[in-house]
Amino acid sequence: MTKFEDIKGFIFDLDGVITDTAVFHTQAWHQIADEVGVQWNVQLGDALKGISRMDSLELILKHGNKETLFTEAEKLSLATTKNNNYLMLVQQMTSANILPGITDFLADLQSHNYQLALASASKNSPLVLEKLGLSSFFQKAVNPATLKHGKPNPEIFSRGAELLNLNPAQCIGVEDAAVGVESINAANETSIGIGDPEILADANINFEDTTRLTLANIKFSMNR
Ligand code: B16
Ligand code: MG
Repeated sequence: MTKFEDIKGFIFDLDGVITDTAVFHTQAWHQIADEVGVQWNVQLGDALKGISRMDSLELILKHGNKETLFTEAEKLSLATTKNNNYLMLVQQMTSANILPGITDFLADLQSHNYQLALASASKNSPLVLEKLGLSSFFQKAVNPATLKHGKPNPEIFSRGAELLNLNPAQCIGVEDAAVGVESINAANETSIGIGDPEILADANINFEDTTRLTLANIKFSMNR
């Protein structure tokens, strides 16, 4: 495994790592699933983590065997309704929605001169960062609208390293979704998975939650 001393940059997922918008995404999609008569369950909600808006809708429709019942225009309208529901929830966000330990970790990374980039699949990430008061940490962010492939494809994390002018081996990617960890690994970066170690079994380093995300813990995990 890469040595901690080789690391120069950190590439962050947003939803589920910096803030728990996963709850809001889930709530907004659940509403759409009810609207189109698709039975919701927790596994379906989990499967949507890190997946782009239109791909999420396709997954929901497929789950209810309804993938052929809607025209492209109807699908677009459903996705827009979901996003409007989601944006209403985002409007209520403040710095209180930052996950525990994240602000201190970002400040510590900055004071140690690590480079930071955002690699979120969400087109709403600039707004969410602004609501959280964290925009200034992320001068560099991959624009998901410019990507050809979603996670688990490595494109988004590879682009993150390019934005930082670093080699992949100099970067750590931080993710809460299994598809995100796959994306980091395929980009040849070091992966940190935040959450259930069984779901994130492929991560190079696993932390149960964001309070464990410190430079000391990462150094210990990489150099042992
Ligand atoms: P939007 P991440 C992802 O963000 C979310 O995990 C996923 O649930 C969501 O569908 C996707 O962004 C697209 O979001 O509809 O706001 O463009 O985890 O990659 O930061
Ligand atoms: Mg995520």
